[in-house]
Amino acid sequence: MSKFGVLVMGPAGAGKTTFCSALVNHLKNNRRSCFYINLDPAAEEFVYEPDIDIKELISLSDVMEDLDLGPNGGLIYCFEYLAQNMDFLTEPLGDVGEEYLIIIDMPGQIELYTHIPILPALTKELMGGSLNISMCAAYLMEGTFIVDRAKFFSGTLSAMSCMLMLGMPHVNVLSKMDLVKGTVARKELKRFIQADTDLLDDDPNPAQQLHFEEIGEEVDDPTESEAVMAGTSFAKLNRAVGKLIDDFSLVSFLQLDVKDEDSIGGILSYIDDTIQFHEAQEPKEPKDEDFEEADMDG
Ligand SMILES: Nc1nc2c(ncn2[C@@H]2O[C@H](COP(=O)(O)OP(=O)(O)OP(=O)(O)O)[C@@H](O)[C@H]2O)c(=O)[nH]1
Ligand SMILES: [Mg+2]
Repeated sequence: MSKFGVLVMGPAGAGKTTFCSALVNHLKNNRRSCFYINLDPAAEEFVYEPDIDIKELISLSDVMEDLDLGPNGGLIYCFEYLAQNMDFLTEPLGDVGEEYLIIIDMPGQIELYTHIPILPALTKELMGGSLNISMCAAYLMEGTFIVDRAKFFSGTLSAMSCMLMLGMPHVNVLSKMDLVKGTVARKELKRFIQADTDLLDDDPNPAQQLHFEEIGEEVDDPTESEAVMAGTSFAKLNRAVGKLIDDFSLVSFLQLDVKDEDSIGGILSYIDDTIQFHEAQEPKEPKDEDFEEADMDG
């Protein structure tokens, strides 16, 4: 029996939990089954009660209090504890059928995605072994980042770092697009969606423009205080980041407006395609030869 799932990730406040609720709601409206898992040991409020909640295993507030840890160290402890108690996840997931979409809501601390090898170990356990879940990651980044191009590409770099670390299929999503509507021309928005790093070259921010013109090869040492103070080092760094993203050409984005069912449906279609959900659901079409054989038998 196959199993299918999506891991919803991204920086703090990107809209992960809101997206999960919208996805659960959309699946319910379309008579599809879902199995909702909360892996954020600090999350308290849910529109839909999770089928599995990590807080039943371990809660961040208890860890912080008992072990005298801060929120980030506490979170890492919670995930290490989960890794040692994987039965908490794998046992109930064993019974989940192929008609379900397993939705996993993750915490937003970026160090979980970039600094420590806990997530690759977790996904390996879910995607391999007896569970063998066909799974993709939905990586959310706030659409409002497009007002600051350097910030946008820095966020894109984090998405890429997460993709490379996890080595699983990724669907990158620009969230909260309702807040962006009407603020950017459609043509320009398209360039952000495709993570067109040339955007860094024609930044409308006058300060950035000036520095790019000055940049050239003459900034030999970006650590020189003059270059740092003038902002040319920053601009040069941005260019290098842009080139890195270009060289990998791994990132493009889907747009999410949680208030728009079509937008959620569109993202769900991408997720379904990525994990090949429908291939497992649809009954196999009988082939012509099968009919002929049946006729001959009859
Ligand atoms: N306008 C708008 N606000 C949104 C959208 N999605 C989420 N928000 C708001 O953004 C804030 C954070 O949303 P969450 O869904 O809690 O984000 P999260 O990524 O789960 O946050 P953490 O779990 O704390 O990392 C909340 O105030 C949401 O109401 C959206 O599509 N549009
Ligand atoms: Mg959340």
